[in-house]
Amino acid sequence: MAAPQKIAVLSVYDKTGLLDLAKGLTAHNVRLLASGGTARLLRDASFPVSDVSAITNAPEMLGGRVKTLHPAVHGGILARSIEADEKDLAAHGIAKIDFVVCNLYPFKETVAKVNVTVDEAVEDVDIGGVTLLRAAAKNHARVTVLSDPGDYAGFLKELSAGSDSDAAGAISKPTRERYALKAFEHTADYDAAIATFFRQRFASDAARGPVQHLALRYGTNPHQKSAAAFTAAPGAALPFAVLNGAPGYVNLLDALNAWPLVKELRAALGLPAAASFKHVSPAGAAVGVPLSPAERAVYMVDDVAGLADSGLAQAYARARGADRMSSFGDVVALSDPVDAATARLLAREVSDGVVAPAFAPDALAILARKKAGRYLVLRVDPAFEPPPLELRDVFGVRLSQTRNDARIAPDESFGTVVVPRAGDGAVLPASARRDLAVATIALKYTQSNSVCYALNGQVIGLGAGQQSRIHCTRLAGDKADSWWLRFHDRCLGLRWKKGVKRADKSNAIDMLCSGQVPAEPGIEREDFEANFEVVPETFSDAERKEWGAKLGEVACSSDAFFPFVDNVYRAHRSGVKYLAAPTGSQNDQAVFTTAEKLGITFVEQHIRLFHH
Ligand code: 93A
Repeated sequence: MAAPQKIAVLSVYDKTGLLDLAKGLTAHNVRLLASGGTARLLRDASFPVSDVSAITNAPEMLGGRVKTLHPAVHGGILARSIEADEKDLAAHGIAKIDFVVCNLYPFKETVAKVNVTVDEAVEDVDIGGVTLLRAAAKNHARVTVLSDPGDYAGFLKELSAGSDSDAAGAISKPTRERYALKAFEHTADYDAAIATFFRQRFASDAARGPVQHLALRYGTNPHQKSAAAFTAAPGAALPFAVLNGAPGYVNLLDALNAWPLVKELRAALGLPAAASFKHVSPAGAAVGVPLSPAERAVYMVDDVAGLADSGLAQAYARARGADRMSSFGDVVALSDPVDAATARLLAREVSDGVVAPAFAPDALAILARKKAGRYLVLRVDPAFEPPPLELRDVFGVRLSQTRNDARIAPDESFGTVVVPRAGDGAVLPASARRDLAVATIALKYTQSNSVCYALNGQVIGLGAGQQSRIHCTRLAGDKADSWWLRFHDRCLGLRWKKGVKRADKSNAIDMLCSGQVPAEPGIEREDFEANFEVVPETFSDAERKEWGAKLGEVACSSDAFFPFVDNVYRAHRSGVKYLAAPTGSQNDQAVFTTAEKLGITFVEQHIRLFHH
């Protein structure tokens, strides 16, 4: 008995290449069935084609909303070559369909139009086409599905070669599988576009319920026009609410890194925590260790009412005070409900925004007045746990990984003391474990490579985003040195001219402490001197050395191993007494020995913490 004539169902919005395909199919004696517009085009080109209604005995209806949705079509596609299915087909007079050619209504193009309405978008939500594609892809064991006109030529070539002995016909199994995958991807992409559109329309307004989509003014740069934040999990609300202002893309990158940092610091150390972020790395991070009078002066918080009673305000004073240059225009994360003292502190700094689990009404009122009412205030859901898998696109390639859920804890993460060797009394004091935890948790949210110095429960120097580890160690060490010099009597006693702004004071102090004041007269030096009632002497090398020698007990952590001993020497010059890093370098032994010689306690911190 001759094999039954093969059948193709064609229903395409994009009719590119359709006639060539029809020519090839007809040449192979394939019967063509097509939906309205597709059939018309084929008929006009004189191809033998039947309307789908020839097998459904039902006309297209509802203005085209129902064209191919019928058991005669889907039974014909989904039937397997098994007895039970054959029986069902025979009972209902349905013929098997071998090829499905379909592409979908142009939903993406429609919703890209300016001022598109929901009604217009709804009309381009394809139902029957998606069903054709999914059914055919599901039954790829027997059926070939073409969803991309770019595949027609290859398909016809294979059809002509007809070499496959597979019972499914001339198209080989690998080809059918590849086409099936493409069809699944086509419908997945299509559904994602539909969900994105309706998320914008139905779930971007707090008045309508949980917000799942937030339009952003632009992306990383103003010319990156189309920018938005939306939730990764279906139906989930964004884990934060915008209480004031409008976040930008970089603001959110900062806030979504800074928040978990303070949450983890809080959990690890049991103290209120703060982080001051810029360009997706911390400029400072700290827990609420009470401030000494000198610290209050250096951090410019002497006159803030209620500071001494607020652990959170003290944490922020430390986070903000560590590197006032880098913190200029920061996004701040606070671990605890924000009180008025902390809000007062935030209000007088140049800052872009804050994220915290709650705000006292008087604190929110203070913050809402900042930046002429544009200060960004985000209330984060403290219970929110992100999904374990992270996705991101880079240059059109999707990367996925499990989230870095490594837990850093002062009592667990720093137990492996390498030098001095056990028995030499090598026990880390609680303050060292606290400071190593602060440094290490900060690194977990710092662009790599990174090295962090910490003291008194706060970051005092952080080197981020350097390709060479020694450059991190130097950068962080130089910052720690500058930080320490700010406690020198000369800096504490600076006599400012009236009216010099806080930011200008910070710049001048930074020039003085980092040795940037030009030795020769000139306009740069004049600008520097214009800040002062009494111009301070610059620091000589001998003075720096003498003062530097008074800095000790510093903890230092690295996000990966130290490849050379130069890092240990450099850390030692900035008062480092405790050094934590993963091991695994060829030079591990030399690193340990050098640390031991310099009186540094080296702790193996077992988890590499790159962050990008
Ligand atoms: O409105 S639909 O979802 N209802 C259907 O039953 C149906 N079947 C196929 N749209 C349907 N299609 C789509 O029609 C196809 O996905 C294709 O994009 C388009 C082809 O229509 P025509 O052949 O009339 O040009």
